[in-house]
Amino acid sequence: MAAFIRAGALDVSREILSQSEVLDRNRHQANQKTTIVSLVALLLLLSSPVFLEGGKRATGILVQTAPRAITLTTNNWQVTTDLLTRNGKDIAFASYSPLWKFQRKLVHSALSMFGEGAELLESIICQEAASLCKTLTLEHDTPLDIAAEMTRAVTNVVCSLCFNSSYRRGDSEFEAMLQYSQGIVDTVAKESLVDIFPWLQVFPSKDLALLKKCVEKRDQLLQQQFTEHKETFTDDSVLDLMSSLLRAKLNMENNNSGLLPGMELTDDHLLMTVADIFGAGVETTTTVLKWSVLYLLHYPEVQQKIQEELDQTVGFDRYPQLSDRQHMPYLEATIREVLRIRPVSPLLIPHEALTDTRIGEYDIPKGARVVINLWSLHHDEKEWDKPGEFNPGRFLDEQGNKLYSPSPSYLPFGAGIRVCMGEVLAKMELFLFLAWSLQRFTFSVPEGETLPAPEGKFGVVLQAPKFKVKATLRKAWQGLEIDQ
Ligand code: HEM
Ligand code: PLO
Repeated sequence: MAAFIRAGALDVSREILSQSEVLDRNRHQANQKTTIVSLVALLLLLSSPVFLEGGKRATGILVQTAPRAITLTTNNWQVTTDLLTRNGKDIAFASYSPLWKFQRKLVHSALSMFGEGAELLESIICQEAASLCKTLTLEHDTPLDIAAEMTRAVTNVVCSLCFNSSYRRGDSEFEAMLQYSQGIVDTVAKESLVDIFPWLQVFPSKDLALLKKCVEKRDQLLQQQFTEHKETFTDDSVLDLMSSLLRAKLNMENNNSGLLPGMELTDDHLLMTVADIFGAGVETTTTVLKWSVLYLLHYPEVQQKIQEELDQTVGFDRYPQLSDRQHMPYLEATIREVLRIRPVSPLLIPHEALTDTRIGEYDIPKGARVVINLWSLHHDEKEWDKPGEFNPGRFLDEQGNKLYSPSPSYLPFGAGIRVCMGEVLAKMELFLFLAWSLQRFTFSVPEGETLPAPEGKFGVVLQAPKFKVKATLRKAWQGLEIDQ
C-alpha cells in the first residue's frame, strides 16, 4: 500500500505548474482507500513527525514539512467545509463542475466591473487607507491593536465590493463579524479528527458546536444583505458582487438556461459565493498585513529602508498611489518575502487528480488527493539561501534596484485552474495600506510590551500572534491635518 511520498519540494513546485490542469478539488470521491490511509496518517501523526518514504504510486501526497510536521492528511476537510459552504456550493471548497466554472466566471466579471488595477478600486482602497491613518493619528504613541484597525480597513474594501457598504469604528455588526470569523478560522479545515473520521460527528464536539454557531451568525448577516439587495434590485443598480450575482441568476431563470442539468444557480450558490469572497477577501489580506507589521517590528532596518524608498518616490506632498508600485521595488520585495516566509495557506487547499497523471517521477491515479506543502516549498534549503531568515533582499538583483525571482519554488497564491481569485486585489491592498501607513508613521514596540516571536498558529490560514504597536507620526507630518 502506498502511503505518503517524501518528495523533493522543488520537483513538485515545477511539475505542479504544468500538471495543475488535471489536479482539482473534488469532494465526492472519498473512498475506502482514503479511510485506510487516514488511519495510517493518524497513527503516524500520533507517533512520529517523520513521514513514510513511499513507493512511486500514491493515494495521497504530502511533501515533507520543513522544520516541523504541521499536518498529515489525505482527508479533504469535508465535514467542516460542508458545514461552512452548504455542502460545497461555494467556489473554494466546491468540486470541479460546470457550475463551479460559471461561479468563478461571474466573480471575475464582477471584480473587473470594479476594474482590477483601475481607478475605482484604487480609490476605495485609498479611502480606507486614509481612514486607517486618521485612526493611527488619533491613537499615536499609545499601545494600539493595529491588527483590529487593519482588519476594519480590509473588511471595508471587501464590503464595498460585495455589498456596497462599509463599517464605522466600533460598529456592533463589525464586532459580531470579527467574532464569528475568528470562530470559523479556529474550527474549519484544521485537521480535526471529525474531518478525518466523519462518523465522529455523532459525538458532541465543542469545535463543531462553535462552528455551527458562527456559521449561523454569518448566515443571519448574509441573509439580511440578500433581502435588502432583492428589495432594491433594478437592472441598472448593479453596484456590487451580490447584485451582480442576483442579475445573473434572474437572467438564467428568464432564459431557462438554469434548466441545464446541474447548472442551476440557487440562492445557496449565490450566498455561498459571496461568503467565500468576503471570507477570503478579509481573512487572507488581513493576515498578511499582521505578519508584515510583526516582521517590520522585528526588523526595524527593513522598515527604515521602505520609508527611504517612499520619501524618494512619493515624497511628502502627496499620497502613495498604485502607479508608484513599479518604482518601489524594496516594498514589493518585502511583501513577497512576507508571503514566502509565512504563507497564508501553508498546504493550499487539497487538489484532486481529474485523470491519471504524473508529478515528476510519481504516478498519481485519478481521484488521488494531492496536498501541496507550500510551507516546504518556501523553506527548501536547496532553493533558498537561509530560508528561515527574513530577507527581502533575496527578491532583488545585486544592485537592489530590480525585482528578481530567485526560485520557482514560490507559489503564495497557488497555481492552475484553482489559482487564487483575489491575487490582483490583494497585492493592490498590501501595497497601498503599507505605503500609506509607513509614509506617515514609524511602528515600534510600545514600552513595557514584549514582541512575540513570529510563530504561526496553523489552521485554514496561518495566523499571526497578537501584538501591540506604537505608531509615531514621522517628523515631516507633525502638525499637519489629514484630510480624507
Ligand atoms: C484560493 C492565497 C487573497 C479569493 C486561494 C489559494 C491560495 C490563496 C493559496 C488556494 C490555491 C490552490 O489551492 O491552488 C491567497 C493569499 C491572499 C489571498 C496569499 C492575500 C494575500 C484573496 C482575496 C480573495 C481571494 C482578496 C477575494 C477577492 C480566493 C478564492 C479562492 C482562493 C475564491 C478559491 C479558488 C478556487 O478554488 O477556484 N487563495 N489569497 N483570495 N482565493 Fe485567495
Ligand atoms: C475565513 C473565515 C471566514 O469566516 C470564512 C472563510 C471563507 C473562505 C476561506 C477563508 C475562510 C479562509 C481562507 C480561504 C478562503 C477560501 C480561499 C482561502 C481558505 C475560512 C485560501 C487562502 O485558500
